[in-house]
Amino acid sequence: MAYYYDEPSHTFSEYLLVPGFTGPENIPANVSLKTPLVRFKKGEEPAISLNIPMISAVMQSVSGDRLGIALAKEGGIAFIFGSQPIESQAAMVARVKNHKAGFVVSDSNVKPNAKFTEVYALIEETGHSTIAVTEDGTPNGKLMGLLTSRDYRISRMTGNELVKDYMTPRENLIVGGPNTTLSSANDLIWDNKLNTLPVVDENDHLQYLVFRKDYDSHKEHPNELLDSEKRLLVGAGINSRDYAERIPALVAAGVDCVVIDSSEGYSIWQAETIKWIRQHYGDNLKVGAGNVVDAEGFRYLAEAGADFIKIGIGGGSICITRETKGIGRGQATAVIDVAKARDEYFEKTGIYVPICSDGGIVYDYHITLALAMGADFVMLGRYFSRFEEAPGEKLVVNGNTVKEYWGEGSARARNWARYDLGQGKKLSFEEGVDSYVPYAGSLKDNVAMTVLKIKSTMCNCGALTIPELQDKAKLTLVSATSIVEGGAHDVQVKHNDNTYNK
Ligand code: RVP
Repeated sequence: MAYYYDEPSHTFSEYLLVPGFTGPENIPANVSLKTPLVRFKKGEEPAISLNIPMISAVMQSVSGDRLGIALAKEGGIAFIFGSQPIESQAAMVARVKNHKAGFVVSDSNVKPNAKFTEVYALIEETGHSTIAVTEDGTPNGKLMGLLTSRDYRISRMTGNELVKDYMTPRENLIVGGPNTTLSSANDLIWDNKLNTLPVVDENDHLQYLVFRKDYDSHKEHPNELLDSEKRLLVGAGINSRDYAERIPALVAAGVDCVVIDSSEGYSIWQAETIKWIRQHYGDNLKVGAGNVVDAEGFRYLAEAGADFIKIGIGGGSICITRETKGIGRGQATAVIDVAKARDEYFEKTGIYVPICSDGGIVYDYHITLALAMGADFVMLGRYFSRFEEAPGEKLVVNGNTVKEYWGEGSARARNWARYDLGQGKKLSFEEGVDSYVPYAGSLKDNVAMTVLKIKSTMCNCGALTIPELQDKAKLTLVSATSIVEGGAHDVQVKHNDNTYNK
């Protein structure tokens, strides 16, 4: 006879935290969100920790290199999407690893013969008013000049003027050479009263721009996640099909951690993938696995050697797996169940295997709930897809600025390796949708607000660290009627913009 669980499975919105005692030390400034990313033995330090408990989803519309750079600067880690050719995924990983703090690859470039209409279009598209003029109009072309808003007056232009007649030409520019460091760039910027310093290679080809405002990147990003060579950390998604070709390319590009990306991870394929990694890289390459939704799935992947285990089936905002296949489990219940199994495994073996709640985070407080329920960190798709740095197109739809966000199981992503059970290189049916999400600005500003909210709630619970929160948290299920009580009710809200707390 089939097995029936005693309890219905619940989602985050059905729970609340009951505050504990708040002492004088419980202020957000004292709270640490540091958390292990990978397994470790009792009494030892994990090889990789996160400074904030947030990682980005392995999705085309979420984790490209721009988001990877922005997230590592704030203390989390992005997992570059795997549903792309090996070479382009490895190139994205390399771009994050090669990112030099304070050095940016110019995203607004024109040829000297470009007309000003092109300049206006670029400014509109990127929002940046400093434009590099290169021979071929590419970010790394031969430097011909620089165009800033100081070089022309829009009110006097027709649009037909040529860039070369207005730019500051190369011979009048102060530039940094191939060995420029951030500190020598800053000296040049300050000594010469510059706003922008172009950095060129030995052939005078543009490499980077250094902006005056970025001069102290580390001060602006105190949580930055760096490796021993001061490079940003980055992860990448892999699948259980082409790992023998994909992983070596990712490793060569400098990847710090991989995760087997699958909608259902309690399978022989995941164990075989981990085995292959151990045979070829020993413990040097860290690998996450999943997704699972119960203790049995957790134990299987923990025994197989996974460095962390992801939880979640069907809870993603763009996911229709539950509707199409009827598999899944309420995310809160899945996290609670797996966290119990993780603690038992630790008790029994002395090995702590971090767990990640993946999908279904709608409000910031859901992150705090997931952590309180035992998650070590969360994976977010929709949350990050709204930011400037996410790969999706920014559009205006019905007067609202939105970004595109599509599921890996949608026809658009064609991620057959994640969803198809050996039926060939195609998607048999869709498990995800293509959507719009409200545009929300920069990752840095949004993450800062989310982190502050998590820390504030932790103070209410008397916790200064995530393990302390997990130990002290008191969670209560709420009735459907009291959920209504939790929102603004019985008043007429003046600004009904419910994006404020998402
Ligand atoms: P969310 O943060 O709720 O947008 O969920 C993101 C998660 O949803 C991903 O990390 C992944 O586990 C899952 N996903 C991605 N694509 C799809 C799909 O098309 N069904 N689901």
